[in-house]
Amino acid sequence: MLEEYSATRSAPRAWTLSDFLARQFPKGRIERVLLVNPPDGEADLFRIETARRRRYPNYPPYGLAVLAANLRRKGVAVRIVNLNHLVLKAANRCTDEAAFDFDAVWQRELEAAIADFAPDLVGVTCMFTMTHPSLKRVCEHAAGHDVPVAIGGVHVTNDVDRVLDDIPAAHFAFLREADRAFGLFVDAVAGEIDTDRLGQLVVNDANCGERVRLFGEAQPAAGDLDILPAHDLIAIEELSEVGVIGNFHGFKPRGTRFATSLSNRGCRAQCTFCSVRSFNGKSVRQRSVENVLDELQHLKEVHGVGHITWLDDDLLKDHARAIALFDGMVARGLDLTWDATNGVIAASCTEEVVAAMAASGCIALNIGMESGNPEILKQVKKPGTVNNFLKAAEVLRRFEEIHARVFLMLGFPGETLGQINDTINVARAMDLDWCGITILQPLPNTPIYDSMVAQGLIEPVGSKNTRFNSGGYGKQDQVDMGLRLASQNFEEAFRAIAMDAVPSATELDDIWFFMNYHLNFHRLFGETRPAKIRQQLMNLGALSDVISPEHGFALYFTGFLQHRLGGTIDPAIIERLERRLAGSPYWADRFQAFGLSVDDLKEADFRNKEIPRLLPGALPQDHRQFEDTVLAP
Ligand code: B12
Ligand code: SF4
Repeated sequence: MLEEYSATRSAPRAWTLSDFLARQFPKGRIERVLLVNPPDGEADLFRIETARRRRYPNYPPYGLAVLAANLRRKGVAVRIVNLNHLVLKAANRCTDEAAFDFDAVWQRELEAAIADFAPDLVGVTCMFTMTHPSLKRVCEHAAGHDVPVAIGGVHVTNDVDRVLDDIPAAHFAFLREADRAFGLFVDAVAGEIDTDRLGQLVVNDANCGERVRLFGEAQPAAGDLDILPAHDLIAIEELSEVGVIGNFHGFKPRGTRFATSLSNRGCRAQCTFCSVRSFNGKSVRQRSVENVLDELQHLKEVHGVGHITWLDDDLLKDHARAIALFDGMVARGLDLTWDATNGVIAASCTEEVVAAMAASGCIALNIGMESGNPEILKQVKKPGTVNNFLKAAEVLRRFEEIHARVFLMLGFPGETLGQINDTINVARAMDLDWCGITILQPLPNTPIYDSMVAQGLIEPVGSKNTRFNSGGYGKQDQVDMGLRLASQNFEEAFRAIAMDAVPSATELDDIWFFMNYHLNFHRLFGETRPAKIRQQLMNLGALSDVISPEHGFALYFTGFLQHRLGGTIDPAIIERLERRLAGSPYWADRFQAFGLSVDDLKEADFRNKEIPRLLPGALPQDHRQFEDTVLAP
């Protein structure tokens, strides 16, 4: 079905899709496609010293590798140019930091690829709203070489009209999963199928103000997913040398090759702050276990990969299948380690599933919890109850080899301090290894975004104005830069806010900081298990060396845990901390507020560091009445 839905027409009505395709592809065929992964951000936000610490994410452009494999099946020649990786690689190799020119690097690489490969079409991906400015610049640069440009990915899908309004250089926008839709397009250009068969596509002829949307459905079915992505096109060997993949890079020796894999698509849940359901559709479509295992084996044997980060949104949806996959890894002797950075659903963390995970090489995972307050959980449709979280934690605590973290979120509409207090108390009762705490950032094409815009709580995101502010460097960077200098101690910060009050944005920042300290760092005074102490030392090492250089708490607790594990503290750690405190009023202030001192390390005296009670109250009393919100595994 074809529908015209936007036309500020300056051209006569003679416009037809077939004519437009014929103009864009004068050969009447698409034989060569160049797929492009733009840099993750823009020049003014890029810091070369951060890149040289290998801190920026450098994920394989997995979606492009999947598209490439599908196109190759049709005999199309494909090349992938990963500009994000090429910028990081150049930054790591450059000998004159001051002269490093971010834009010149990616523009040179893109131009060289277009000149050398002579594509019939350039396809650019964009996953994040925050990457919009980078997508725009890459599209404009490519279109300047007189080649048609197609775009696709989550961000393009979520906001297609505004994206195309802002990027007239893009001729085609593919929506949602394009494994089949892109192939159909290639067939239509070649005249092998009628254009009526096209779907999930918006065609944009900015020259004459025509834009048409093809509403046909071309979502790949489960069987379409059994394909090995074109890993040969994405330089897997180089990626983790110059950037990070997943949350747990610090847990593997330097030099370990990381890669990603996607074993199924979609998620059983429909959390209101997440766009997975609107992008991937309802529930989960699975690749066959054998096909996934073939991919892992290929990554290991051909590309020397040692660690996998799953891209799945709901890796454990089907327990029997998940166990078959993990058992298959053992049966094939893959000897890989893996993590679930994206998070797994707590209700699926049963003893049987977690045992299979541990046996197949799982070293770390995140559990999506977000809130410990039953009403908030129900309001945001989180697939879990307080009981699920506590039970999952009980299981995970038995598998000490798995470093288990919890995702928490603050700042839901109308969320009171009392409700945040429930989150804190449930997280403490779970007693897992770390909490990743974020403040809600409503993003387009999610129910929470639509309702907050409708209630006037937020302005619609202007794609044009969005900044890359939540990626690589994250929140601790803002802290390091001194953007949050509240000096109250924990109790005072909260005393000022009534339990039934909704904290302001500034108060949320304070709450974030104090939760981060107490749930993550201070808790370590109570850690006695050697396996966990070793994991935490790797975790803190990554924090103070890669993520947030010379992070005061990370250095202090490294010293503390070294002492607890081996009875001594590396003098270099004490020196680094001393230097940090002397040179940073910010950290000196924080240490005073939390009763920490470098002398504790020098004297190896950690008495009186008992774990404080965070806020009054225990687990939310009424959580059982909300048990019906749990989703079947
Ligand atoms: C893995 C992942 C990450 C990884 C990075 C992945 C990467 N760079 O490759 C990490 C951990 C770094 C990450 C970080 C974040 N993420 Co994330 N992430 C994902 C996740 C779970 C999977 C993505 C994936 O690999 N999918 C698999 C591949 C096969 O799909 P694909 O790339 O989309 O490609 C397909 C189609 O899009 C299309 N396509 C793609 N490109 C093109 C190009 C052309 C030309 C064509 C024709 C088609 C096409 O065809 C492909 C095959 O079907 C998604 C959820 C999801 N299901 O999409 C969230 C998701 C993308 N992330 C999200 C969010 C919110 C974040 C964070 C902001 C979280 C945070 N608070 O920090 C950060 C942002 C980081 C930043 N740079 O700013 C949101 C994005 C919302 C938005 N509007 O931006 C998502 C959708 C999840 C959600 N909660 O809604 N994320
Ligand atoms: S469980 Fe995770 S992936 Fe699934 S809908 Fe909720 S936030 Fe999205």
